[in-house]
Amino acid sequence: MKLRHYTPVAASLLLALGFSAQAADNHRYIIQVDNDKKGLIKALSVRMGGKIELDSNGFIAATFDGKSLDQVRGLLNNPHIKLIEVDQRRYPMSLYQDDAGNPNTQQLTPYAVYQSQANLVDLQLNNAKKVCVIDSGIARETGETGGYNPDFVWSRITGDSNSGTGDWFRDGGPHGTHVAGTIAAADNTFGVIGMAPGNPLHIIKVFNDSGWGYSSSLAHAANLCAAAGSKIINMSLGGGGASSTEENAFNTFTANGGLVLAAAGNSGNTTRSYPAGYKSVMMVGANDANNQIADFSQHPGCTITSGRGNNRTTETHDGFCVEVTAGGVDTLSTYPAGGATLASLSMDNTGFAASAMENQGSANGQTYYMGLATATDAGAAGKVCTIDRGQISFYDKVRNCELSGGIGAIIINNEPGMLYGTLGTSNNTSIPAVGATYEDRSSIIAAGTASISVGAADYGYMSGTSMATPAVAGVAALVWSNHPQCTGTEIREALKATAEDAGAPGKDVYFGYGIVKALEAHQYLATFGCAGGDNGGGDDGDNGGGDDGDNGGDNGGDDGNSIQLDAFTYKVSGRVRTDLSWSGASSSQMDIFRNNSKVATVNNSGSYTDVTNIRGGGSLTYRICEAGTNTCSDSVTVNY
Ligand SMILES: [Ca+2]
Ligand SMILES: [Ca+2]
Repeated sequence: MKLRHYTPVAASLLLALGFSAQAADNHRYIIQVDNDKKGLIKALSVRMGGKIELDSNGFIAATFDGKSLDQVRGLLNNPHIKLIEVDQRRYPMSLYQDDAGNPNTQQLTPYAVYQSQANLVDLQLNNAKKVCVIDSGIARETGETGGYNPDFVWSRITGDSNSGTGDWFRDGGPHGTHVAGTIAAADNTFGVIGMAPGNPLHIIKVFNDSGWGYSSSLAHAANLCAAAGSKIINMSLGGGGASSTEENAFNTFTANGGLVLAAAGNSGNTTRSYPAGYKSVMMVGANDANNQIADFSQHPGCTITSGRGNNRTTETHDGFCVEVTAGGVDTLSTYPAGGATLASLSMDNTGFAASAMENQGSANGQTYYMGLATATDAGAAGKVCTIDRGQISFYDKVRNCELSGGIGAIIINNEPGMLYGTLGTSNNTSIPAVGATYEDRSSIIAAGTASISVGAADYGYMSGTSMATPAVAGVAALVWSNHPQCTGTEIREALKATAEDAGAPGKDVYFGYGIVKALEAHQYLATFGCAGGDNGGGDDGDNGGGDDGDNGGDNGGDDGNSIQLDAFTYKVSGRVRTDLSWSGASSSQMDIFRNNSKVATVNNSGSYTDVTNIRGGGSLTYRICEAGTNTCSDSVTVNY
């Protein structure tokens, strides 16, 4: 079963989510009919006021404006019709989803981890690069929002307190704890998992929820990060106006082999935020679970003009604009303990997405479907009510459930997505109530038992480029630990070269090079080395490492080799793809090698498309082998 999460609960951003009052009535119907009688039935449908929408094998679909299913069945009373049913609406699902469930009792992987392939690469702790998080502190002891969050490897976390902001190990608002969790939340049995789980962190507290640090504070913080041995700096913060003191500090950190990342900003406009806008700092934008740009993600141009008249100069540089993105819409991460409100919902012991409506507590029991719950219903006594949205207020629905003896309420949306709502200021109900998605409606109504809870939690959701930035910082730490000899700038270039293009084809101001991909970056560095394949990052390129015609050695000793390989290379959005096809292999799995590096192990289906992020011109050499053996095809070199 596909489980989705659409924005639940609590947390920060100003994502105005508008809801139209009611889903429009659906008057489109499917009519099943044998093909040889279809003409007859189409004519009848049109005569009865229908509009034919689709003519297919064994059925047609037609719209009858304003007519109910029963009315249409009456109109089309014909023995050749096998069945008439509502043509149900189907909606696109998100490409990536959070695991569903309760993070207090099980570990949930946030969608951005899957989206950026962080689950496909192992952190090499022995070579881990410490990430310095300049933010609002982290919840190791009781702070402004809550207390100790258990989902960190605390022995690997150090910090500095900044004068005026207090202890680094107490939260000055949940922001810093949330950011740190996205980078490095521990891989254990509960909570969430970070991009680089358990990676060492250094925490510098420069602001509280209500306040801002100064650029001088950031410059000083960069020096403290370096002094603590950090190689990556994460700044989920920003503001207007450049400062040379601040810029110099980040230039120095980068020149010494480090990598600095900062948030593009959440105003949804073309304003360039700093420190993200400095050349030496990698600017990060936010995308959602569907590979779409977040509507709040700032997108400045890549060209800066300065001076006047004859002194006027323009400069274009990747570093002036968004370079990459990662998931930053409805990001689930760590909170100071008890600082978030979270709902959980499971039906027949399977987790579903839910939003917290009101009334903390939990309820477990059999379900009872109350329809719109416009009146009390004795059938709900002792049960969890499942209720459709519409007609009366959420409060009245929950109240009718409670007055019927119901122990909890699940209100299901009547249009795509999650239902968010509250029970109003005069709420005097007490049973826990949660919202659920329209997409899960049929599963929820069909389920026999339900378990719901609404309560204070150590995990919650936030949205912003502040959430995308630590996602990229964590991916950088993860990849870098596998290639510890590289510089921060080389890691930055590898992330750009292997990002998945999104939005408008090619580099654009919203996504930069696209959505970061940990496995792609790891393989790219494994293939090309730290210097990269020079096709990435907007370089033109000769082909450096990739094209050295490395056929030698593969071909000998393959007497009796019957595996025949063909390769055809082309480009999609400027990136190289190669269609491989083969015959003569007998094992069930095949290893695919590109330039002598294994890029995939696939079923022996006879074909595979190698999707790369390589651009420019050059050549690639492919070979396939029966998995885990030296029974291979000859090498085939293709030019692109
Ligand atoms: Ca965890
Ligand atoms: Ca693009």
